[in-house]
Amino acid sequence: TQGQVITCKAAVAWEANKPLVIEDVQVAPPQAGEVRVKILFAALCHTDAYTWSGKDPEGLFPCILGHEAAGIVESVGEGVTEVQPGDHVIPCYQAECGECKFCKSGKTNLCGKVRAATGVGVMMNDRKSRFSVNGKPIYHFMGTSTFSQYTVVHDVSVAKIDPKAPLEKVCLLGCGVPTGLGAVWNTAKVESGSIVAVFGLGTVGLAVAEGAKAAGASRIIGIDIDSKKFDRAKDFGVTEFVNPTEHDKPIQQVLVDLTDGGVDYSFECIGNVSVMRAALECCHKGWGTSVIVGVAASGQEISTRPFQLVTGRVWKGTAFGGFKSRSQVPWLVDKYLKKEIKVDEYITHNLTLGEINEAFHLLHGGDCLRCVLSM
Ligand code: NAD
Ligand code: AHE
Ligand code: ZN
Ligand code: ZN
Repeated sequence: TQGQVITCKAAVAWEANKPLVIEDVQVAPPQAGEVRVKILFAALCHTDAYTWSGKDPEGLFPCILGHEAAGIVESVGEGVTEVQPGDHVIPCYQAECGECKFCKSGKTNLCGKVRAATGVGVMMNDRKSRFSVNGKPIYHFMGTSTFSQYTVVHDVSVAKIDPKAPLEKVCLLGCGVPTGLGAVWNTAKVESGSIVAVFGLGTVGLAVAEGAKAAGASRIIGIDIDSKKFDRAKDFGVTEFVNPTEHDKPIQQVLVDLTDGGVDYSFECIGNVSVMRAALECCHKGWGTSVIVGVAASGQEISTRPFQLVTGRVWKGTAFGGFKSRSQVPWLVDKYLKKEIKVDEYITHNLTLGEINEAFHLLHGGDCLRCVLSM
């Protein structure tokens, strides 16, 4: 198949909010600096649903969604040296080139090398898509487009991992779990003994709790409007629960009262701008830090009284938990293999690519954390 067009199945989002359609898609061979990957397992993340909904200013249609997956390199384009056919890989929507201003700064995991292209659904080389259906181009998504049996990614957007790792599990290390762990370890740098509040107990929030427990947090307060989330959250380290719908006071006040003045660290893992405000305002005066993890819809803005920051609270955000993707995803895979981090526990459902619309439906129900599609 090397050097040839591959025809395979992919879930195409023809329009916002319209059911995905499994199509025969033509996948062009990788050009210079590109890698064609056979995707074996792909999970759904709420960001896929967000873009599909039409609320993502970067959402383009028709496109192939998906960014949390694992597979095997099928072929590589000219000049690709870091991976070869047969390597087990995890596609990385946050690239790492090691050479750009961002990568060299040591201050961020964001990479500038291919972001301009991945934000508009094309590949860097020729600003075109490698996907088409009967000659009609289909946009890429987040530089990954993993809801396809084959995808083409930039070489800076793929992490080579230990072939012993089960791909049907470690596909989760492409987004949600690292995001939560890294928000705690890299972005907030939570210290032992800290009081932590986690808003939203989906996969990302539970991974925050897991990371906070590992960091030695003394209290981990989970906040969710769905009390069904509480039982499971104990297994991930949450020590106390608050359901905002059961209180008359604003949730920030409830938390301040519970914690003698506020929490040391809070994390918003929902994508709701009024919760982002509450998450900041429940932080302790003088030092409390709030990290925005959730992705809010186009047009939404955050607000608070500047006095909240004047009096020492810090507002931050995180993308992929601050992890440098190509260098640290393999490290996370190794930590999983050593049983130092959970992954299996976040997988609540397993379906096939053909059942992807049902999988999205499940994702919106309260019982689903991650649904893994076998491709
Ligand atoms: P999820 O939908 O599984 O979890 C969200 C949780 O929030 C649910 O349990 C829901 O009941 C709860 N919730 C909803 N409204 C609430 C409210 N007002 N108060 C309290 N709880 C509320 O989602 P997820 O997959 O865990 O993702 C969470 C968010 O993180 C999404 O916005 C996603 O797009 C974003 N995300 C960001 C990054 C990043 O790199 N920054 C990476 C992955 C996901
Ligand atoms: N296109 C959206 C932004 C979406 C966003 O913030 N994405 C996160 C990853 S979410 C993964 O589930 C991210 O990494 N952002 C940094 C980046 O470079 O995209 C919008 O609203 O414009
Ligand atoms: Zn995601
Ligand atoms: Zn870079």
